[in-house]
Amino acid sequence: MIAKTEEDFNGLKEIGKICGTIRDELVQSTKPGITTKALDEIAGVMFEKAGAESAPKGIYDFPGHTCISINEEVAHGIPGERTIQEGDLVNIDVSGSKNGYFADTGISFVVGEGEKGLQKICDVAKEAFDAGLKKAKPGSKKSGLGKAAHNVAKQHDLTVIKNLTGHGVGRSIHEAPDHIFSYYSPWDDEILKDGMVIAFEPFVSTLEEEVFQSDDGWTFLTEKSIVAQYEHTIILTKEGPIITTL
Ligand code: M2C
Ligand code: CO
Ligand code: CO
Repeated sequence: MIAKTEEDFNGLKEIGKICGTIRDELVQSTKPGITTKALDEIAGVMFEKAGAESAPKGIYDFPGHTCISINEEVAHGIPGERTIQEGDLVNIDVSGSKNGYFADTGISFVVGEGEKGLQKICDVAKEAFDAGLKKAKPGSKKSGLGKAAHNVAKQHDLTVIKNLTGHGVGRSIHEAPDHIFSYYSPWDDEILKDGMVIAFEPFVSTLEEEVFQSDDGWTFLTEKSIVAQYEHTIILTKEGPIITTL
């Protein structure tokens, strides 16, 4: 969407804050021994108390309030009986709506003491996001975000997942612009607009550049890579980006 009115900005900020708060609460609650279903139930209660609705559930009939992915799972992990272990690489992705406005945010992190290399990939995902954010200006090319993100990954001898992309957001969870790549796509000549609302979500990978879907019909996997994501919802303005999900 293109945010224009004060109502748009307030509505986007309200759901952004709700999703960001749920994300942070789930990260804090992620301890060895807890199941992903128990984490997801915390999110369900928080959405309800906030008068908001989970976007995966509401829009796609996803079997969970949030997507929780562990280790070999890259994204769209279904909350269930799987128990979190010390050292796991966990991704929590929270998206929701209230009063017709949407937000989307995600983070990868290591539970307790993990391998040093895992934390580095999470840090690079954030660095890739930050590099893209610097290019997120009305009047600039949309392709600049992915170019910057991929460059960061390459500087660390890592790469990005190319078949998962960021997207427009605001009046639905996934809307125009359909793809905000995490690498440089020379065919992408779209220009970012004032008020445009996007979710930028680079997935940084140790090896492979594509995910495939598991037999459960949801979870995205790689063969043998370690992958970390970092995602926020951003309103692009001439005065600078507004991250609604901080
Ligand atoms: O847009 C995402 O970040 C998720 C979508 C949840 S709907 C089941 N919030 C995303 C992540 C990975 C792949 C596609 N979309
Ligand atoms: Co997203
Ligand atoms: Co997301």
